[in-house]
Amino acid sequence: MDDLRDKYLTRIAGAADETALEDLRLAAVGKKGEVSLKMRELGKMTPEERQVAGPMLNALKDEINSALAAKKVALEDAALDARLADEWLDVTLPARDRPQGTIHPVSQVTEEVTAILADMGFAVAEGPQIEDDWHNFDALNIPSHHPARTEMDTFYMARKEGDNRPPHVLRTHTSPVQIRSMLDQGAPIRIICPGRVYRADYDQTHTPMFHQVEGLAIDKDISMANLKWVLEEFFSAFFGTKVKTRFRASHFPFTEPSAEVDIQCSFEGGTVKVGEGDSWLEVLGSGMVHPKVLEAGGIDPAEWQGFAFGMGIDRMAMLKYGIPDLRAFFDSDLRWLRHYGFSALQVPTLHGGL
Ligand code: 2U9
Repeated sequence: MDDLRDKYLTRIAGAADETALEDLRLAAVGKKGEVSLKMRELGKMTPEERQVAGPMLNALKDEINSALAAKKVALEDAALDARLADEWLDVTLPARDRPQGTIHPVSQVTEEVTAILADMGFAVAEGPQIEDDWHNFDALNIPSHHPARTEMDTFYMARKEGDNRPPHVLRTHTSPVQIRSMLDQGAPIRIICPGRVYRADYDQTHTPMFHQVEGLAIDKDISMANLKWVLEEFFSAFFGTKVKTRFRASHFPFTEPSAEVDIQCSFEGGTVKVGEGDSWLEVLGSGMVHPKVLEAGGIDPAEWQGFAFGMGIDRMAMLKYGIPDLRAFFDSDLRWLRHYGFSALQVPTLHGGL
């Protein structure tokens, strides 16, 4: 019996897993196990022998059963420890980097320009990018023979064969939006129209699609003085420093009188700096809305007058953020976008991006 005890207690202690332990249980105390077979032999013994061997065998069976139960718990604990070590997770680690997009300089500058002019009371108006030639040209005092039609390098939409009506165009400026707003709302009016425009031109300073923002203010006694104040206020807010302006007489079909506007800058060290130095940079066209254009917009020029201006958003973005090549704006090069892009969490304000 001592041999049996030693044999099974040693093997139970050394069992590697629950299967080995179950095999040992069957071999020792199972129906045909060694201890069970010994118990069967009790029947053949004399009562005196049985009195001694019976309790000893019962004690041995209990001892082996307890050793099996204790080893089972120990194996379960070890298995749990191994799982905990294996499935370990550090919840304090920083989250994985997720690829983040950036706000394109054109979007950023559009937001900045809109914020500044909205603060002065201009509402934002939008319209279609495919226009009929009346809204894009005629209403703006650009009749069909006018050189501006060809100068604007217009993209024409195809017409079905046999349809001889003038083709639609990709708008060459955002001015048709102002015409639509005038017809819809009437006077007084104070709006800005940011958006995409199209001209068939491509070099270092021109892309076939670019962005403009145009402004229009119509009321009973508006003059060039109001235009000048609005633009000077705008440039100072946009560039974050007082910017001198220079108005030069010019000519546009849709304004009379017309003025091109330059801003003060320096060209030292190969970079343009706005608001300092004694050079000038042309950034904007403007003037008093032509009476014929007011009429086309359904507004009586004998009663109302107004100013209008237009500038290129892409160009303003290049100037403000020192971006050298316009063409890269539309290349979708991720390195360029990461370098010149803005954080999506940066809320545009009057002084935003400065
Ligand atoms: C209406 C009446 C008048 C908008 C104007 C300009 C002058 C102008 C250019 C600036 C740079 C276009 O992007 S650019 O190439 N724009 O010079 N735009 S006055 O005049 C209007 C518009 C709408 C109803």
